[in-house]
Amino acid sequence: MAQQSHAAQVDAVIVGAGFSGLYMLHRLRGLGFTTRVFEAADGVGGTWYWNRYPGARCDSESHYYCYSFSDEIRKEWKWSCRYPAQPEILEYLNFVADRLDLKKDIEFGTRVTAGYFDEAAHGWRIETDRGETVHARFLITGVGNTSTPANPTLPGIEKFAGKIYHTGLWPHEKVDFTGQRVGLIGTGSSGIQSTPLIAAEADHLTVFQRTANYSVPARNHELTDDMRREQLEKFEELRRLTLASPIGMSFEPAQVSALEITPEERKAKLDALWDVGGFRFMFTSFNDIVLDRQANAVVADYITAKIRDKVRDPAVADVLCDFNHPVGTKRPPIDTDYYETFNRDNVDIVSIRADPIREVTADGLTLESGAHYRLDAIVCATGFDTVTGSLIKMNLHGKGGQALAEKWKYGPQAYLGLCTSGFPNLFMVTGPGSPAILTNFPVCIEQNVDWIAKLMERMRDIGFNEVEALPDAEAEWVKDIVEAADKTLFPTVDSWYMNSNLPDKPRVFTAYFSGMNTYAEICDDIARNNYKGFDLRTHARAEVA
Ligand code: NA7
Repeated sequence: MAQQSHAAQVDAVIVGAGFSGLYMLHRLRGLGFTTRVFEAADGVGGTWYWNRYPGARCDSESHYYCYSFSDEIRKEWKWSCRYPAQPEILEYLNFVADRLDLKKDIEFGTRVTAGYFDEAAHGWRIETDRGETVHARFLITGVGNTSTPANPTLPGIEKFAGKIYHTGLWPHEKVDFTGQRVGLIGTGSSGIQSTPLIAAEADHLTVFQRTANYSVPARNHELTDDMRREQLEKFEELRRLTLASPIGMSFEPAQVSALEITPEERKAKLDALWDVGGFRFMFTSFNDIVLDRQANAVVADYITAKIRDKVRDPAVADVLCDFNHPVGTKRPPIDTDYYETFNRDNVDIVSIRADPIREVTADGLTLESGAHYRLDAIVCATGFDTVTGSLIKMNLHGKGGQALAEKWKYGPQAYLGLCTSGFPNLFMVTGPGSPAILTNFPVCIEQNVDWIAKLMERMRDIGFNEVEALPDAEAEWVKDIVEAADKTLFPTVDSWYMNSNLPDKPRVFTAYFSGMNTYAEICDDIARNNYKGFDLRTHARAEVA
């Protein structure tokens, strides 16, 4: 095993100690590369370190939302339920980090504040908020896609006398809403997961909804020993399904169009999948939900009817069903008792699309109509500066001093989502243009990390010290992504998939749409073809100053 160090010069700097950074460290260590790993948090976990809000839970099933690379880890860890809650996932990542003895090589509480590609040294000069400068041949980011919280711009917010929370930056100590009037802004996955729990504790909860969302019951349940044993026994088969899947989940994707079967057959299929719950409803029902408006309407109408069944007050159901987008074009949420929560006496919902927030006052929120809501606490479940936010924030500069922010001014450009031209020796795990955000993350992460590690190993074997995506290959990749997205319903809506959840971001689809399985094949093919689309080169090694 390579000697890890706190040296000023290493083979690779890894940023982040979530799913990506931990596995990257493990792989590079195994290959004998020296590394330094910087993590802003005080512990491992990434997304699962920060998102501690009530109800935070994975929407992917535990037996595939985890690492697959180690038989020991798989056999030693026991998931408690179908969808593990945040504390359990954080415990799992700590378990992995301890099991592989990774923590000793991670510098916690340290943020990368800038990185400069040094053309003379053929490597990166990386600065941290501890005032240190580190030189590395490679800079590898594992900074996540939903890791820079986005706060809403609300006039007067500084006047609010109560506490304001963001779901993605939740305090470590328990937040007790007992006896409080709480306002929750945002009805994406985080808002939908936290609503039932906050409602059960608070004196009163008002949900401020800008966009009605289509949520499907998760149908979470505990895993019995028999279920866990079966998952272990069937691991090879489930893994084969996972790797063959466009979304990296261990079930067969939908094969049939919603339009090629009778209404009775559609209903029977949707009824059966509604009972199964979770992503299986969306992804194993029909293969054209995000491709065809008519097919989409079949599913949207079905969910709408289910919501109306659940919610007793028709006026409340009207707000919850006030849809303005096709189902599945925003990140699909799944829930436990979200809609049922609106039958409680202490919960109401307000459409801030119909009546926007005018201002925050010392004691609450006032809408344009003048309606005032007295609040003791505000919870912002308003999402993130997704996909590019944490990368751009790192203040990276490539060849000729070009800033990443400048290069991506009109939208992120990256080849395979892994590399961006003009920034040699920079690898982005689950970067923009990878399938990550449409996929079960750990599958994409493991594939990305393995691919990067193999390339670094090959470069070392051959004696190359620079790799850079070629501009033409990158432009082609980005063009293909846009063309694929244009054949779907995604561009008809503002969403974080479209990079348009925040006002100042360039509106462009940010994910590879044609499936994780196809993407992995393309990456392998590129590697087999001498890393087609990449310039691999050797420069005389200059001494680092
Ligand atoms: P999302 O999916 O981005 O949802 C954010 C929600 O907040 C969404 O309903 C937004 O409405 C709403 N929002 C955002 N900004 C505002 C403002 N300014 N005013 C009112 N409402 C606003 O983030 P989540 O944290 O729920 O989910 C991210 C996770 O999804 C990720 O961690 C994965 O686990 C899955 P909009 O739709 O933009 O109108």
